[in-house]
Amino acid sequence: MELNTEIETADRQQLTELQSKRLVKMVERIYNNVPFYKQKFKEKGIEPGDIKSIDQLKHLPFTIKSDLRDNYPFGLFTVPQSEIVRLHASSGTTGKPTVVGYTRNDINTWSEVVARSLTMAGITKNDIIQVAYGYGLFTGGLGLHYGAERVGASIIPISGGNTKKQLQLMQDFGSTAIACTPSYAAYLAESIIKEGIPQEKIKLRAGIFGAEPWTEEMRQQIEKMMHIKAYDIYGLSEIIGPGVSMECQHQCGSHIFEDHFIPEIINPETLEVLPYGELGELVFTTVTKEAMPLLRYRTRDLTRLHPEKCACGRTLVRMEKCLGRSDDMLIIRGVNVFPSQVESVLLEMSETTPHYQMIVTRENNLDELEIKVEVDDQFWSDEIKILEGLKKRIHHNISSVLGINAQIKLVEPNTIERSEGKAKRVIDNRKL
Ligand code: DLL
Repeated sequence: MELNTEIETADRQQLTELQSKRLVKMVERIYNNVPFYKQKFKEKGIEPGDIKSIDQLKHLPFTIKSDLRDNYPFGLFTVPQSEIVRLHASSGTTGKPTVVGYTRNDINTWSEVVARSLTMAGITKNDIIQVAYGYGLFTGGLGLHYGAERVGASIIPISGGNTKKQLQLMQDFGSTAIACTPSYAAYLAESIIKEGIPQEKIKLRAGIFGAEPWTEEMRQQIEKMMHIKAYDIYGLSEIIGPGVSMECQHQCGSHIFEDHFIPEIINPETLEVLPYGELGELVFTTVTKEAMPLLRYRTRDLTRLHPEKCACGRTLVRMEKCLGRSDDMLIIRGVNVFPSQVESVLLEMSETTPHYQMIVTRENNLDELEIKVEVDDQFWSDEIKILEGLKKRIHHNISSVLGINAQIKLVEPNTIERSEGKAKRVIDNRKL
């Protein structure tokens, strides 16, 4: 099986040469086929011939999500519809969905990067993988499916939801790996325990979790509850879907498949490119995509990049776990707050569960943050004094991490709605 794994340990010069060669071709392709990009190049006074290597990437225009909407549905495609073999779309909070298209070669590239991701997590043809990401317009289900097929694993294409059936097939078919969002994994783990399923009936050893931000504490909790190793897989529909980057056994950041996607970190305000190690917005340029290549796509995801060779031998740049999206970031009374900060605090305490919700309101021009925290079954008590004590401690821990005062509301076990896909952690009721 040609999985292009040599490139994962190539030296930087070899990789840069490959990226430059591919970028030159990609730039020509979008300039000649996408009026939107031709216009952008004209505005910047650049011609495709000016771009000779990735050193010049910084001179090229950015692409943002609204550019996809403005060219809805197929305006950024470089090929006629007859060459498109698949369409996916992600629903935004407002208006039209973001549409992406794939040629046959794109599906091939996508399968390759997901297969390489699964290989990083040690998945082989001997595994039985339960794909519990949603199948459909969302890229999670079909993305994992094609990659797992490429690896040769046995796939259970169960899609998201229907938790009882997930648990039944997991036992009956002997799933050794599961792919779903980390919040759904936490729910499945909880359900296994609640249903009293004996540990020996569960054969899982690896989880391929992504599609939403999750903390290191959440990883440890899922690993402990499910007795598995939990790997982080990252991606976004606009770039290809899952398989833009993936963690290896060493779990020290996700390796970006740089032979297909060139990463940059920028300061989201000044748009200047930041050096390795600095926190900023992740930007990707696709260099092999045919149907809808994107130039310097601003993901809104905040992270850092690290170029040092990994203990696994891979030289691909690693990205840290995403801190969150810049658009998930709440600004409460002027202070930047991420749901991941709340999650870390709650999971460090044994009395609370990974299920929480942040509700923001504004009264008399003052922002208020309420955090609904679900108490673990074992620690729920009818004694007000006990719960008051717990609430005080949570309040103290959260306030010291966030730097603002939040109202804590303790809620009974199993009362916060569980998600089968991406969890909704924040409800912002302010009319901003
Ligand atoms: O979520 C693709 C995917 C499917 C990735 C299955 C991994 C597994 P979108 O629906 O377009 O695509 O959402 C992309 O989700 O910009 C991030 O904000 C977030 N995201 C995805 N993976 C991770 C991750 C898929 N591992 C958006 N950690 C991205 C943190 C993630 N955030």
